[in-house]
Amino acid sequence: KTKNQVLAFDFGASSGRAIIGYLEDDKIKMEEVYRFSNDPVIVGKTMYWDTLRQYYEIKQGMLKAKQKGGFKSLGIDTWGVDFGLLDEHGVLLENAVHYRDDRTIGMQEEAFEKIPKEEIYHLTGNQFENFNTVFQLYALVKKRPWLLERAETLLLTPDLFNYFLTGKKKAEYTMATTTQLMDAKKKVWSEEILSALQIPQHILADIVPSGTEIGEISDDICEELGLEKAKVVSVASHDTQSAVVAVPTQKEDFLFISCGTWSLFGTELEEPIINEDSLKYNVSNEGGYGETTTLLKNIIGLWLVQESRRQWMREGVEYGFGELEEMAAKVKPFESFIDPDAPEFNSTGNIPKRIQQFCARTGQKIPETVGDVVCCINQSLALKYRYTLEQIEACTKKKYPEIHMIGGGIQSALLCQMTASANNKKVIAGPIEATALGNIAVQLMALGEIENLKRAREIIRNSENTKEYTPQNTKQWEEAYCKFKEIIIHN
Ligand code: ADP
Ligand code: LRH
Repeated sequence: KTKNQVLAFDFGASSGRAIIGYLEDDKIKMEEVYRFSNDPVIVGKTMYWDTLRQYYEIKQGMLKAKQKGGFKSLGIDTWGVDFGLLDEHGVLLENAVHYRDDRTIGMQEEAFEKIPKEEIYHLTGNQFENFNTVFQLYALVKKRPWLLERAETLLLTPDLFNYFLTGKKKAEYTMATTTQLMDAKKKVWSEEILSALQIPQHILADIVPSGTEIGEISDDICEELGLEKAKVVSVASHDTQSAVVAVPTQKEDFLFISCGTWSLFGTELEEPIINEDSLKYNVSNEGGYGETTTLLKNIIGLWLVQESRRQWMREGVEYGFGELEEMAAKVKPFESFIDPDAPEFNSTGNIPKRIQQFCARTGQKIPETVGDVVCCINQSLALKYRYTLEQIEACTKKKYPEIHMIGGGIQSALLCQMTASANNKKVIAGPIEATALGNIAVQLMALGEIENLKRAREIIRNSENTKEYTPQNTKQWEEAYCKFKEIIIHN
């Protein structure tokens, strides 16, 4: 029997990759055929995604996959919340704006004057973040209404590329749940929120479940690239949800941290949890594959290391991620802590300096060397995970024996070890390419090669090696956690 190869495009905020996958001997075999950087472009005061370049990279990836035996279907996942606007001819009106752009600053407060915060939360169950699609759109309503008047369709990033490839305009479910515009219970666009904020409802596309075959790559593109016809599957197109598909467990209740540019810490549920506690802790209910819900918290993640590395590069020194980790492992730990999610760390710029300023302001030792800064970031992330763990456990009223860490960030053994120690729980790390694996698994389910989600996770567990970390120095970490809580509460 010839194997059915599928092609996954996984766009992270830092890089994108094209990975071929197929099922063999009860394992998913993968081969990365293409990797590219995904750099935002600042023009004037606006931070854009390079949308057409990203589409170009998809074409490059398809060409590479063709050289490796081709593919029956293709699926795209990306970061959440961002979108492109199309006119009545289906032409992109402007490049997608990056979620780190500051057009949304102050928009939450203005929106809450039109519809109370509590009401938005009770409808959507989403964590409040400036960058949520709802506040990006409200920024347009307030600042550039003509753009919305010109728009006929809004498509979130993976849906936009699916449209470029097939001509079909759909809104995939997991991605739709990142907008804070979807009614979490009814699973439709929320008329209440849209009308309160004067966001035109007609621009939103029909919501389709993850795993829907939305069409085929168009004849023009097949001709341009010399490709065979292939299906386009709307996978769990929010990258976080593709990663959750790939958690290598058979348990119903599990904890995961998807570690990349962001750290997404959560658990899978059958139904959303939307109550006073979840609102107080600002925890998100986001849609997962098969209409599951993931209760999770967005934590700023390894963005802090990435952006510090860029700063050091601007200062003339280029470090590899492995090198940074080695330097961090050598310095004295527990010297200083930051709240990684403090607003000043969100935007691009001199993160090491902002970390030093945070430490000075909170009366702590100032991290001086590169190793000090990276150590401070990693230990603060591990402690923020602990803080988040307590919030998740308070919402679900459950305790969990272990944490699955998945994604590119687990290449940092230091972070995995610190996470085990800070949370006093075993960490099971792997797979690194969880997102691409989840993307591939959903395509294989759509092609009928894998029966269901549980079976997909079993196959993924067979396919990938994991590494375990057990807690160490728990007394010191307990003390560090008390200090950390003081700092973040009083900051
Ligand atoms: P994205 O969310 O952009 O897809 P990835 O999942 O690819 O991100 O993870 C990238 C991050 O993984 C980097 O920012 C870096 O912090 C970490 N990382 C990658 N390689 C290593 C390494 N060799 N050692 C330590 N950390 C690493
Ligand atoms: C992670 C992620 C996360 C948020 C952010 C904008 O890549 O998708 O879940 O939505 O990007």
